[in-house]
Amino acid sequence: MTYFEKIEKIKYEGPKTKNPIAFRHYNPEEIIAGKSMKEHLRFSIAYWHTMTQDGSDPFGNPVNQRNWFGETPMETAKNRVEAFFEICEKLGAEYFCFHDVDIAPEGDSLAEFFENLDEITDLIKEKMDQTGIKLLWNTANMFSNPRYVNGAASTNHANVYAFAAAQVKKGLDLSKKLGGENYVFWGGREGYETLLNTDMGFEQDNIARFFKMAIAYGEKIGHKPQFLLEPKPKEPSKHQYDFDAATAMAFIQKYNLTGDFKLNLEANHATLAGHTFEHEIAVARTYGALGSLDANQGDVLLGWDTDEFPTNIYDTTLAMYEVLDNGGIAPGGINFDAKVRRSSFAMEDLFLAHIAGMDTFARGLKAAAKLKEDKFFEDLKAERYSSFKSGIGAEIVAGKEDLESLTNYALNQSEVDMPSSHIEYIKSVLNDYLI
Ligand code: XLS
Ligand code: NI
Ligand code: NI
Repeated sequence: MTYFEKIEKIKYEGPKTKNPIAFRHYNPEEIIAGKSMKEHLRFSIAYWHTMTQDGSDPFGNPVNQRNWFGETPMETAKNRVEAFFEICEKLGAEYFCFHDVDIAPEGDSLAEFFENLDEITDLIKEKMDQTGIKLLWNTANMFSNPRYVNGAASTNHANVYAFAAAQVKKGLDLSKKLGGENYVFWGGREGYETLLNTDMGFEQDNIARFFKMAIAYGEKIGHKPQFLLEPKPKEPSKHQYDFDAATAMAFIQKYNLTGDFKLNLEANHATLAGHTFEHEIAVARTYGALGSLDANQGDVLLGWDTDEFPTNIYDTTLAMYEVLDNGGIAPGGINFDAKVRRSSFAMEDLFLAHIAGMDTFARGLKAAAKLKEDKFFEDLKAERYSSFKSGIGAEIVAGKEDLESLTNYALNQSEVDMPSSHIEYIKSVLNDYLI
């Protein structure tokens, strides 16, 4: 059975090709800075945006044309597995990600949901064995079901907390069954509406208790994926506890989760928090906590999580520069947490959009590798901080100075001779690397 009859395996045809269903920049086996492009990029396809997103928005009905609907929700779920692996294989994406609710219907009870998950993951496992496609991460959707109206691990109701725990236990069982390399927590409703009825400290303590239970359960079943926390400042909650990378790191450190948790950074979440994607990646990298990336982009004119496919080479270059500085992203990857625009409703748009995203990251990788090879930023930074390499600067770094000794030093100096940063020049040279 094939769902995309007219589409063959996507090939690299180079920048001059006129074939829209071909890579123009992503050449999986091409070696860049000592590794193949596919090893650098570790592309992953998101089950939710690809298989279950229907193109509806708060003002409009579903528009996406999809050919995998069956007679029952379970039949549809099974068809989706077939279609999904066809997409991953044809795109040459070696990883995928899912929420529990993306792959199987919830049915009428938690027990029925779990049975459905077992049946569908049997099928997914078969497909994984056949194709060699691997699970980058899975997660539990603890935000759609009405019970999570006030959060999951940060809920005010202990029974809801228990349901959330059951979903995560199941999620870890499935992660073990499918050999998941990471496990994600994105706290969509782990936040609050108003402090008037919220005990923030208590809710955060409960989230930490929840994470410790997940770590303990992983140890118990002998399966330890890299746990990842995915920051986002708002949406759906007004205030989300994992606002950005720095806030998430403060939480991780406060509750002694440093050895078990890293971060999954998403481009559109960064911009919603008032940061650039590369800022968030740099924060994580600086803390030794860069886990994985959710690739997408926002719209500067819209203040919500539009989850567009990444097409901005400037952003992907600076993101990939950080990844190279980190020595790579594994066991994380680059997961397209991105959806086709509402007007891109055709089946083939799923391919066109992923090709656009993969090509954009490929270009970013190539430009970033060249920047590194030429030591462009490196030399710039070395020069900029050169006063700390010798004399008083070197003494400061070595911890040999104090406020008194520095006061004596400063009193004997005439004014500081600060060189200009020439920012515009730097940006114009960066442009030469991009195009
Ligand atoms: C939503 C998040 C979500 C996570 C996984 O904004 O990006 O898709 O990646 O729950
Ligand atoms: Ni995400
Ligand atoms: Ni998002």
